[in-house]
Amino acid sequence: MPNDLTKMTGAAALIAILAGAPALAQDMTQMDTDQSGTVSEEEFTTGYAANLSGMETWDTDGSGSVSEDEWATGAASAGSATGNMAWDEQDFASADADRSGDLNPEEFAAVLFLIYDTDQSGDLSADEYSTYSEEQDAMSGDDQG
Ligand SMILES: [Ca+2]
Ligand SMILES: [Ca+2]
Ligand SMILES: [Ca+2]
Repeated sequence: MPNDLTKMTGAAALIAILAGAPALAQDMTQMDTDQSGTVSEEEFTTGYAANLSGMETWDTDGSGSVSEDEWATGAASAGSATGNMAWDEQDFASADADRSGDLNPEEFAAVLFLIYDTDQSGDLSADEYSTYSEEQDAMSGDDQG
């Protein structure tokens, strides 16, 4: 049905978006290694460092760490992509715990954890984790999977 090509393309695109949505961020059950129903900071940093899901969009030179320049660029675009004001409040110097001048995966994950543990309970609830997951996908800017 060549005359329906436009409609079909639209439907195919919608299916691709729906099917592709969960591809980027890790499933919460992968992070929650003790299956407590929440993700502790330790579970989060360990799980993030093992998978690095999302960090590659920040680490633009592929060095394996996030420099201060990469941080500044990434935080600005993360803030605008997600509308999450918490990105503006994070500062590079306090995130760089070992003062190496860049953020290794553990340091970077710790910042993510701070941002998404919105009630500062010390763990990510299912709701907090799903916000993290949705915003990771928004930040990646890639809805094709
Ligand atoms: Ca847990
Ligand atoms: Ca560092
Ligand atoms: Ca929490």
